[in-house]
Amino acid sequence: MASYNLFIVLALASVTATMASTEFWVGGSSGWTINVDYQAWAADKVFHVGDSLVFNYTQGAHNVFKVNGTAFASCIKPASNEALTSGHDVITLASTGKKWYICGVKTHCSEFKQKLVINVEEAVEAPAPAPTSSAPGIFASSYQVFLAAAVAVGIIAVM
Ligand SMILES: [Cu+2]
Repeated sequence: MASYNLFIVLALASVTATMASTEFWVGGSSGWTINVDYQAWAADKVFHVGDSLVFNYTQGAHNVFKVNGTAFASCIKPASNEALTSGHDVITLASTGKKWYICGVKTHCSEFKQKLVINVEEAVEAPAPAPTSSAPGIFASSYQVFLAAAVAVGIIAVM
């Protein structure tokens, strides 16, 4: 019976996978500004659905517009009410495919290359960290709590 319980615990633990997500600070320590090669910054990164981009800049000095490929190529600004202007703009990548972003301040896009294009890939599942009895925060997510409850029910059911 004990080995059967262990089997159930292991079987349930194996499906304990959480969606990994990464927060990318656009431009790294340079942030979102003029005269940064954002394509070079993006070149060694893989973006997935569920990840987020963070545009950091001095509020008022820049802004962020999400645009299409045509507007990206020609630095065409959308309506100004579509701009993100907080200075710490977080954009969660919600779908796959190409995403284009430009700064709409003055000629930052056209003359100073303040523009970013990325390709977003399918979300990846990462295995949850191996359970450790002493680790605090092991039940950090409600999903894990749910699984723990499922494990407990499974054990009780076979006893
Ligand atoms: Cu700008």
